[in-house]
Amino acid sequence: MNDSGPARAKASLMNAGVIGLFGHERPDGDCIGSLVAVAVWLDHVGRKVHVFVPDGIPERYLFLSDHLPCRVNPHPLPALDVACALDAASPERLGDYAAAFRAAPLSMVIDHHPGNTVQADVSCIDCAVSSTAELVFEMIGPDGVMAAPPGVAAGIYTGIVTDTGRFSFGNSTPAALRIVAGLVENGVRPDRMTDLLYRSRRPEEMLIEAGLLSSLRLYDGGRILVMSVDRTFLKHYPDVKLEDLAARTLEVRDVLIGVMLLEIAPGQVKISLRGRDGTDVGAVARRLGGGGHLPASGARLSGTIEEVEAAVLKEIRQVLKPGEGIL
Ligand SMILES: [Mn+2]
Repeated sequence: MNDSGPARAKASLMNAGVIGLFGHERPDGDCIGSLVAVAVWLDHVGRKVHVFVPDGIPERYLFLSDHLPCRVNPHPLPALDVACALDAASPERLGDYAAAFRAAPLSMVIDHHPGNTVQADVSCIDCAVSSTAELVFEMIGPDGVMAAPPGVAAGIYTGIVTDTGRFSFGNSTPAALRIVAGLVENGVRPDRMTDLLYRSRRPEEMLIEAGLLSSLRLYDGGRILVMSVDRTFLKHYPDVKLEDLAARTLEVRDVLIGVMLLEIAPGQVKISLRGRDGTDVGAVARRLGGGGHLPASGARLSGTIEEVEAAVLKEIRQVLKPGEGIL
């Protein structure tokens, strides 16, 4: 049974006994938002639900998980009748909970990643939607969302606004915007959500961003932009999350590929790549032993910032033709 659609997914959850919802490693706003929305809705309609997130809830999404009707990552593992993975593109992304997901009598996956490899009895996968949260909205339905406690609408809003880059990416479709309009009509406040999601940064993160921006350098006629911070700077701020800062590399005119280099441990450099206008940075990352999507990817290499930068530039130049766009 594959690609069963939101209606089948809804029926499977409504008829279930104990349900486990599974998020992915290094969870993003779509993952946590979708988990919270489905968990709050299921609790509202009288189902027993558990939530599993391999790395726990990131600090910035605690305002959402406060809506949850259950504790996250219960121990010992409760027996489940249904396991449902949300926003996870592969079983590996379920981390330590992959075995618990597999062990359930009925498995489900709700996701929007192309090439999803999660094997499940019920698959609700649509690569045309903006986010997993959009599929969650389709599954619960507008009336169901409005009848449920506010955590459902807040979760769906968070998933759509984060996965569309605050409505700035190509996946900001009319359908996604209509869903958001409906959520706002029914009480979600964009100003309040913006405060919670984007105006709650720690000062340490701003200082690292300042360090990255002041390191900016351009190559190949301004088509490649690199920014970096080294260990001596990063070690002062050990637990700051920096993934979102890579997108800033594309704010400069005519840059096709942006590179962010973070020396996360002595001699260990984390590479984040961003591509504009269909530039395939996933191909660059794979040449470096990493992975990711066409517009956003990453890898890790050993070496100094200078050595890793030289290696990254070499691979970028293999896919970026001189004087023109993308291979
Ligand atoms: Mn997503």
